[in-house]
Order: sequence, then C-alpha cells, then structure tokens
Amino acid sequence: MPSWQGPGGQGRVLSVKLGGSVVTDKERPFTLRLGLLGRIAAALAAVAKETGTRYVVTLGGGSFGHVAAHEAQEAGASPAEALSVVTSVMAELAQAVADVLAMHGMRPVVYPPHAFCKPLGLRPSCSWSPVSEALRLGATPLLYGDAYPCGDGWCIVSGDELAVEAACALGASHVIYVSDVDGIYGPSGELLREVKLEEVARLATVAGRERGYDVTGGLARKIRAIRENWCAGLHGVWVVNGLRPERIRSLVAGRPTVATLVLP
Ligand code: IP8
Repeated sequence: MPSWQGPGGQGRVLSVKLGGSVVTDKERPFTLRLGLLGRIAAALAAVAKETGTRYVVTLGGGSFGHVAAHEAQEAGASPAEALSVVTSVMAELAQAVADVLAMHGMRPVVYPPHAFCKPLGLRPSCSWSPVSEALRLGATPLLYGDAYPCGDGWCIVSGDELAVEAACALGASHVIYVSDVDGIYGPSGELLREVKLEEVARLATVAGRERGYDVTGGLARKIRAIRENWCAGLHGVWVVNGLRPERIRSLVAGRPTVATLVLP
C-alpha cells in the first residue's frame, strides 16, 4: 500500500481513538461535542457500510475523566471515592457516545477497562477474547481511558495505550488517533505526511495547545505508550484532525487526505 493511502478496506479492522478534545468540550466540564460526534460517527458508519471496514473505538477522557480525576485529586478523595466517581463519569461518556454511534447504524458494545484490564505500567493487559467475539459478530467494541485500583490507590489507564493494545489483540492494521490538530508537525512548522516513531520522540512540538485538565497528558507519554504496545501486525499509526470529519472518512476509506502516518 502506498504510504499516502489511508488504511481502510474490505474486512479491515481499524483501532480508532477519539481524543478527548473531539469527544468533549475541554473548556466546559462534562460537556459533549454532540454535533461533531454525530459527523464523525456518520463518516465511520458510511465507510463501514461501503467497504466492510470494522472498528474498535477508544475514547479519551476529555472534560469528563480528566476533570473528575483532577477534582478527586484536589479534594483528597479516598481511593474508593475517586474510583467510583471517575469510572462513573467515563461510563456515562461512553454510553453517550455509544448512543451517537448507534444512531448512525453502528452496533457499539461498551467494555469498561477497569473491569477487564489489569495494567502493568503502560501495558493495559486486558482480557480481549470477549471483545474479539463481539467484533466478529459485527459489533463495534467501545473502550475508554479509565481509572482502576492499583496498589493501595487508584491509577489511570489512558486511551492511548488501550487503542494500541486493542489494535494488536484484535488484528487491526492501523491505529488512528483522531485529535484536534492536522497531524504531527516538523521543526519548521511543516505538517509531516510520514514520520518514524523515533523521530516523533525527538520532535518537540505538535501543533495545537493543551486546554483544560489532562491527568495523563504529554506527547512523551503518548509516544512511550505507542512504542511499548506496538506489535508486528500493526502497520502504522495515523494522526488526523477530527474537527474535519471528511478527512476521517477519506482516511478510513483508503483515499489520500491531510494526516500524518507514524511508522515503527
Ligand atoms: O484522555 C484518560 O484517558 P486519555 C482517562 O485517553 C481518564 O489519556 C479517566 C482521565
């Protein structure tokens, strides 16, 4: 496949991470971007119908999980309180997104990571076989960054590592990070169409700025999460701008578009 060509196609599985900045309004706590989500869902659903491409979708925490986690930290909440609150708001977010996907003809099934994953560092270490069965039946597994008990406290598993482990476990050829920037930018501010993961690690800047709370944040952590979970079957990781849903549509349909392909 030429590298400029998007990764979708007959029978392909794609792991799509919808970043918190496209799913939620990061400047308004607990607020969904419903209109945008609907357009993204329509783009994904249209290509699934045309080409048989299947998806596993992972959500970032946005102004749900990150705000709840930050508030729990600030309030000195007990581990049980924090776990309860953060897992609840993320389950609510996931259910709301599942409803939007279902309205566009997809068949989402929500998998709460705290219930089937036991992260070891940046490896989510989930039990994927039920998820794989649902995917085989034509459902769209829906995961999300979540809180889980760790040691005597609570920790966060990011959608960044979940999306890569899901891709590897479920046979996806690519991970697609849907963010609010056009892709990854080089040192002179030019959009990179293709870049090696090691090179991304060296680059200081990704265009766009962080807004609101982000308890997992930072590009360096994202790169480590991708690197630690990469597997032989994963051909590449795309970064595409979700504020332009037509680009997602082109990408998953295998047509050229504005995006960055990250290669191992
Ligand atoms: O936004 C974080 O997931 P991410 C999830 O994908 C929580 O890093 C609960 C803050």
